[in-house]
Amino acid sequence: MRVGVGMQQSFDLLFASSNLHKFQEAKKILEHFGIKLGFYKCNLEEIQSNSLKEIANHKSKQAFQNCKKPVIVEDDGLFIESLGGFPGPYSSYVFKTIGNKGILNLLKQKRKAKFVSVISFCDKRNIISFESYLDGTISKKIIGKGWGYDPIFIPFKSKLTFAKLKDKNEISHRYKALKKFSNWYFDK
Ligand code: ITT
Repeated sequence: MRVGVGMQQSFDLLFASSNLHKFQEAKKILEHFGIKLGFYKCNLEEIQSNSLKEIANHKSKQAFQNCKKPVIVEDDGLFIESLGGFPGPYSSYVFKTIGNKGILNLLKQKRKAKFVSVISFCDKRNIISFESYLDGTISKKIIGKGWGYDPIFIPFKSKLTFAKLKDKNEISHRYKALKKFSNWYFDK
């Protein structure tokens, strides 16, 4: 079922977030799976938790209460192995405070990391989440001009950072989690 907003726009479900980059990537990815995404720009309250799934489910419930339409939210984290998984669930805060330069300064030798995405869907009947991750390494310097951690994250098997990759949306943590979500969405 498509829900109409305003005169011309229609979408299958909403993506609630304060981050336009995340929405734009999710929209492209879901278009590919035949799902039309609308943007519900908002600042949702984030609970403090070590679990991205708990944070995401809390955000999607809140979003559904506000917009009353089928909605997904996404919670991501960059987990750097030699830093005990830091910044993990605090990735948004750490990006705003120390940023990519701060992360590079913290790292000496071991640079293994993974990007995790949790997509949480909420409607009248369901609250369900889908998690995926992408292994990679942290570059030695900032490479490229992408948003967030894109200029320092090099996915496994690649020589380029996310910021330099043309096919980010076909391999990313976000793509993998949204693929799981859309398989469920069409079966439900
Ligand atoms: P919400 O309003 O949707 O919560 P947010 O920006 O706070 O937006 P998250 O907590 O999910 O989003 O994401 C944590 C941070 O991780 C995010 O602010 C970015 O800095 C970074 N990030 C997530 N996915 C990324 C990607 O694909 N490329 C680069 N950085 C990414």
